[in-house]
Amino acid sequence: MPIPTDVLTQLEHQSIELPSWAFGNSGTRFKVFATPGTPRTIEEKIADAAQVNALTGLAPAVALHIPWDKVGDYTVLADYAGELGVKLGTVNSNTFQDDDYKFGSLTHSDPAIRSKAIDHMYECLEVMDATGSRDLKIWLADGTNYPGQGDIRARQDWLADSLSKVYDRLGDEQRLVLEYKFFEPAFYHTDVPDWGTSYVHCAALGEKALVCLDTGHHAPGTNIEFIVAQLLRLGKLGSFDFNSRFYADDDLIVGAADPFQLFRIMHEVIRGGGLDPANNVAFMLDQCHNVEGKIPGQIRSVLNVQEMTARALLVDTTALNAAQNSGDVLAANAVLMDAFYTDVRANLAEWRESRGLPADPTAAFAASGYQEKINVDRQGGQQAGWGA
Ligand code: AOS
Ligand code: ZN
Ligand code: ZN
Repeated sequence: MPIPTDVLTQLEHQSIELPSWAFGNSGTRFKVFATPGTPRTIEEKIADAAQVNALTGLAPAVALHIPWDKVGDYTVLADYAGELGVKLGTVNSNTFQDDDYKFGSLTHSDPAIRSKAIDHMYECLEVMDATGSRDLKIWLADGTNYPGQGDIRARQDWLADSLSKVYDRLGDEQRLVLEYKFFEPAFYHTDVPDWGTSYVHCAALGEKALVCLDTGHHAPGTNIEFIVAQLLRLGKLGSFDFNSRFYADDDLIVGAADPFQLFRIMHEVIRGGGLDPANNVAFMLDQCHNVEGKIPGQIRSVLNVQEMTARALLVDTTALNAAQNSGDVLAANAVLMDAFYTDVRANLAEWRESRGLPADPTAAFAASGYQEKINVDRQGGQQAGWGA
């Protein structure tokens, strides 16, 4: 069955931001395996990301992480990225790898530590000024491990105060996206554990503060598409960190563990207008490739998102509405499942070719010789950042 033209038109605008750290070596607390060809610098990470974009047409931006991707001149870095056909995207802050943040950063009881964390956010905003990036992402490792360890209520007040100081420095075109996570590295309580807490802070801050939804940051069984629907309804869904999980915050390839969940999420994204570029929802990957190839892993990831988006665009909304409104439970469910079970891979391959892209980006990458070349050229590749 051919994919309708209006579906293809909507797919043309799809863009998925790649995280610079996906190209670095990563692993678990047990072992980080070194991979041949791993980038040694942010320039090499960007070069690898540019390969993904060149072969899929889906990944025109690379997210930075400060301090992992520190350089002397970010304008030069932005120009370099531009020459490779990509731009620099979200700037990810890091207030989790400094001894001072052992008991919190933006939520710390000590004003001096909070101030240090706020200064780091200001530094990230300066990077954004130079790169032209729109979004500052704040993910906090803040929390406690034992009941009574911290004043969980006061920490909310300190957080609100710290965030407002960051918010006040945002430029007209800049936004702050606040990511939530219900556990890890803290296990008893996390200061931004859920979408509601993130929403409460973002709503208090103003329209330039939005929620970042990382698909791996929910308890098993959570209905993530409901959260997507609600945040889009409220105009507060700023960005996604896409990945998939079997157990914890696994950061595996999006759509690998549960393609149906990704389909359901994309269905609500489309329903809520989130695919319309005018609504400014950023679709980012937040993944690590511990045992698989990093560039092929990123290629697979963006294609998974595209495939499930295409399937979600195939939902017959007229038939769905009719079935929903007439209370025909099974018919409504069947409409959704019909779209989900439609294999669009051959159609997308054909469409790619018609746009001058390889039908099979993975095969094209394997045939390109790029991996073999970087395996030789690059010695001593970098760890992604965690534990560094
Ligand atoms: C941590 O669990 C979060 O998912 C972060 O978004 C991210 O992995 C880290 O901050 C890298 O930037
Ligand atoms: Zn994340
Ligand atoms: Zn995470």
